[in-house]
Amino acid sequence: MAFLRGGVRMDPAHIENAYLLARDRYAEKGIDAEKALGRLQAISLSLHCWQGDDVGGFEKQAGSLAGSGLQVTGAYPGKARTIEELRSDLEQAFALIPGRHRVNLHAMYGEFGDQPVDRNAIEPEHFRGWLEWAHHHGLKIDFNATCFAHPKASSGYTLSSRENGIRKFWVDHVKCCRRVAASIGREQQSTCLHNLWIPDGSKDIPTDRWGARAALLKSLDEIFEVEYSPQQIKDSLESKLFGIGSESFVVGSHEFYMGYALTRGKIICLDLGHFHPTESVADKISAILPFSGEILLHISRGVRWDSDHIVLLNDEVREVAAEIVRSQALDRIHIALDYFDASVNRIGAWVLGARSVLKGLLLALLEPQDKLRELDPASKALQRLSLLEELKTLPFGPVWDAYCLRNSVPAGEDWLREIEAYERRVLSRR
Ligand code: RNT
Ligand code: ZN
Repeated sequence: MAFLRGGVRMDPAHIENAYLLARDRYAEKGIDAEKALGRLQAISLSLHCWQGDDVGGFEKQAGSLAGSGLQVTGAYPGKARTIEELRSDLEQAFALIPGRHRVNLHAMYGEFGDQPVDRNAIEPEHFRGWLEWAHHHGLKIDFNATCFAHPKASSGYTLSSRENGIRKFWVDHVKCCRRVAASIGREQQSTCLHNLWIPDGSKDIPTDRWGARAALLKSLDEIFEVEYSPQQIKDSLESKLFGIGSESFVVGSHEFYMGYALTRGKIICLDLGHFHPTESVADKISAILPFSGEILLHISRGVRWDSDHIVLLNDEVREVAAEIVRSQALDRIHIALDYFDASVNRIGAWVLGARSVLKGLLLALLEPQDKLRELDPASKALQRLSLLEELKTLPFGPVWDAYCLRNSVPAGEDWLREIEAYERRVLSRR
């Protein structure tokens, strides 16, 4: 099949020829492009279902994001209104992303039937349909508790609430979610990663930080009293710097969860949008890995107050990908996407972000590791910087296009034509 590129039909043979030339250029630098493609093929991203419907979910009693610290802006038409629509949109997205990936669900996306099912009553059966769908498409599932968009989260505190009834409710919710995740992991024969993020914090100066953190600690210990096999579920904890409405205090800060995860054998989740703008998440990888078996990354893009813009191939993504590869940690780092943009075609947002992350990883895999290490001593700084600059102008595009071609997905920008066609055919009728 030939793909449409900027109005010109580009022959696959053209892509292959360009690739062969590019492969030679990389080989001159001691880089094996073929090997890099093989390694990229083994990487699975976890694609966040919530980009498809603006973090709405499918509960009968729809909650609002107000007070959750999250805000989705935009009103682009065609958003998924049902689970069927969301699945069909995800299928369209996966068809345009090269490789085999995972889908990341939130508890609010269960199939709850006609009766309202509260968060402390969520069962594995509510996710049976998702499992069957995922199995059918060769996808694996990851999972998240939903500790927001609910009346019992409106005080701004959930697991760290000093009202015991509220706190207990959320402990029960997360326990339910871990049970669901463990059952998913068992059924799909691939560990289901369960990530926990809570919105807890305060808009203005709090006076009891200690009490809130003591309550969160107690809740987490209660939650993790139930042990599951790591073949079924692994747990991660996600910190944040601030949220909308929690500008002055976030209970689950980076230090808090670092301490908790390292003393309890849990995984730290680093969201690229959850740190000070000049802080490097890439730098944290080699600082955490010596103490922790694994890390979860939420690849996102912070822009001013928002931590969740569509991911692009920017310096941060490139540096994170390079650090993963340079630390030889591809098998210890879980890569998930996390952003929500309602101002553009939502499926296109998924595809653009996922392809950008994969490009970042491919660029990282196309680095000459031995050579770079040789140039690490301070005395070689000029040579090191010069090589890093040289790598930037090697013909990366043809290698990426070849990867797409081999995975039977559109190369270059051609995926956009598919998104536009799907919008005309499906989204415009919603
Ligand atoms: C929020 C966190 C969290 C959420 C999702 C919906 O700041 O990044 O990961 O985006 O759980
Ligand atoms: Zn996140």
